[in-house]
Amino acid sequence: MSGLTVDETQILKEVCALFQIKDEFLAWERINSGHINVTYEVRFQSGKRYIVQKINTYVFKNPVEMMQNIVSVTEFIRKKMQTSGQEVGRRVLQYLQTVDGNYYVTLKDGSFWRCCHFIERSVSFLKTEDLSVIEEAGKAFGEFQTHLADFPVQDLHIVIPHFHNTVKRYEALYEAVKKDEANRLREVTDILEGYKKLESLATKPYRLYQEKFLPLRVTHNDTKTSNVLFDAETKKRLSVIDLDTVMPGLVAFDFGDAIRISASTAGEDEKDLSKIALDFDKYQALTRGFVKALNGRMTEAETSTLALGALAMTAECGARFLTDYLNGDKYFRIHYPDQNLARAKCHLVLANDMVSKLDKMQAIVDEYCR
Ligand code: ADP
Ligand code: GN1
Ligand code: MG
Repeated sequence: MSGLTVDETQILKEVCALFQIKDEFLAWERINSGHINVTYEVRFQSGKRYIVQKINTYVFKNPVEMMQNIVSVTEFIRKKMQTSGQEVGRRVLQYLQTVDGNYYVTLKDGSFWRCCHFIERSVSFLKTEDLSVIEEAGKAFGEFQTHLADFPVQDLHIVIPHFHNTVKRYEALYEAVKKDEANRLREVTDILEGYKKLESLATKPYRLYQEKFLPLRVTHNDTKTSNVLFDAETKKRLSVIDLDTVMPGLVAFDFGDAIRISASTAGEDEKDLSKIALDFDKYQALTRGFVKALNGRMTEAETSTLALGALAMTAECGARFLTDYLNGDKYFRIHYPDQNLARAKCHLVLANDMVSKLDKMQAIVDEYCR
């Protein structure tokens, strides 16, 4: 076993027992890819595995409502796939219930846990150079929206209000600047100026939504490459995962956030800024997969904002990292002291590169929408 103290092992055993897993607890491992929740892979004597997660309740203030969203969305997709005769075993997440029918447990210390079946023979990628995998990721997220096109949007809880409201994200940045809680403002003056310069372009998709040019859909809102599982052998898409932020949103959010990670030449916190750029081959692959999977469902206004959405999501995410750095690293998990600052610097370079490439990026979208 690795990563946990004996006490934590007991906690995992307790959680699994509450989810009525009768098997003998064998081993576990921490999966460290995410920035918010704490994720464990747990293995039992029979060989069966589960993903057990401790939800970050600083970020998710109402985790019960979050689980309601996730269960209704996964059940909706499962039924739809079953009706059309598709095999669903490895294609949709399946959460476990307690004896009371809840999809979560809370422990005495107030911690909130959930558990889902492990999708076997699957892989995920924090980042990949493989263009066919990137195209598959695009298809997975496009298909997710297609599956949920007739899902009743009004039934979803707003898990995190204003999640991709870029205007409010900038306001939060300015608030953090004003407070300068961690006394770090003097280290970030240049980069703050860089983000200010991007503000009017970055907030444009959200302002177009406010002006009623863009419709709300059910969106995933956290479309990182690591949030898709692929078949370990064929590298074809299996399931979209990490559904915590499924909420009403803009198609540009999901496209844009996927581009931010999948089409960058570098990782999220690359420190050699000369290595960071938008890679057109990767961009093209993700766009092809995403647009094709949406299969003509987007309005003209929506397609015309996709490239801008990539810029907006990159600047927004970077502004959030900078905000968290100024606030003293309360939101995103960090693995070394200045990681949020490194992430913010990296995203500024990537967003600026997108500004110079925006026309060509949109031309690629238009080509696949034709
Ligand atoms: P986080 O909130 O920590 O990002 P995720 O739900 O994205 O948590 O899971 C983290 C990683 O765990 C994924 O990238 C994937 O590698 C693995 N994982 C999550 N759910 C499953 C599952 N049901 N089956 C197999 N692997 C999974
Ligand atoms: C967080 O949980 P994870 O690591 O998939 C964050 C996303 C950010 C992302 C940046 C609920 O996602 O919004 O884009 O980090 N999730 C939440 O990598 O804030
Ligand atoms: Mg994740």
